[in-house]
Amino acid sequence: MSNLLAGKKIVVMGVANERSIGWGIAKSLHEHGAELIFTYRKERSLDRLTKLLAENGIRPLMVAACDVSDDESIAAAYAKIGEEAGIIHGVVHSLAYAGKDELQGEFVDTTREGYLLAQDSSAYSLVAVAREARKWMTEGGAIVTQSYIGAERVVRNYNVMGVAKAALEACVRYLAEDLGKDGIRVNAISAGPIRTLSAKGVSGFNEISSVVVERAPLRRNVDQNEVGDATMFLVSDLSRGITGEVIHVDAGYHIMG
Ligand code: NDP
Ligand code: KAL
Repeated sequence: MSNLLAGKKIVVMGVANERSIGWGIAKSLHEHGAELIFTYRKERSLDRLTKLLAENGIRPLMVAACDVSDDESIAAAYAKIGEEAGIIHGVVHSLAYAGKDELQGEFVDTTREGYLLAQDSSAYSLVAVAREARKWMTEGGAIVTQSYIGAERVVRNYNVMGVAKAALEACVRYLAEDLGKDGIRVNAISAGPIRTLSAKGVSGFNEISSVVVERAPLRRNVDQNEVGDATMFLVSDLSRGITGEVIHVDAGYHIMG
């Protein structure tokens, strides 16, 4: 579609299947000429990703295992990525995790363990990844993560993940300040509800998604491709003046009172 990302090596973290936001992002980056590197955690995700890449005729530069709750795993993945790619220009962090028990009922019942797990996997992981990725981002570049409006407002059932996303958005700002001097921009997308594997099995998704159709200025939900294109913009030089920002890709839902 364009050569905006020609010669740019971008790491995409968090494709579990064809519904993943990470996959919508990967397709958009590919369409604009990027060379892609993927990380996965579960073998099942690797199987799905391998199949998707083949079906779509995308040849990745490499695929590496990476569990973001483990510092050694992140260091090993980025050591391999650096060795293979030499230099990277971007990282897409599209992952989060909280225990199912914490994603229902009252937030006040969140256990210490559940709180730490959500923060560790969903917010601190961006900090740890940025630190490793920075070593290879010697020409500058961009880091983009994925958030949700539950960071700003109370959304029923989102609970501990809302607090983790609030931390994630604050991490974006602090990282933007640190990495700005290396010409590395750090931003987030705040997407509207999209039916993915993560959204499955947690209650409340359908209601939230139909309220968006009723109330959002565009009177519809967004999809993975729209988040993909906005992320592509934040990775590309088109957004060269933007850092520390959270852009809503939510059909305008967040402006409504
Ligand atoms: P998916 O279920 O498709 O993707 C979630 C990904 O997180 C999986 O690839 C999973 O990998 C990965 N993951 C979880 N824990 C770890 C870990 N410790 N180490 C490495 N990978 C891990 O869901 P989405 O595409 O919906 O989620 C992507 C991002 O988008 C998340 O940050 C989510 O909060 C955010 N988001 C989603 C919205 C939605 O409505 N779907 C709305 C707004 C934001 P594996 O399965 O291999 O462990
Ligand atoms: C208010 C909404 C309804 C749903 C409530 C909470 C959703 C939280 C998202 C969080 C990432 C989900 C999980 O961690 C699920 C996990 O406990 C079980 N699932 C898995 O292990 C699967 C197999 C893997 C692939 O998932 C992960 N995450 O690894 C929020 C809705 C309207 C919007 C959403 C879904 C936002 C979001 O952040 O994802």
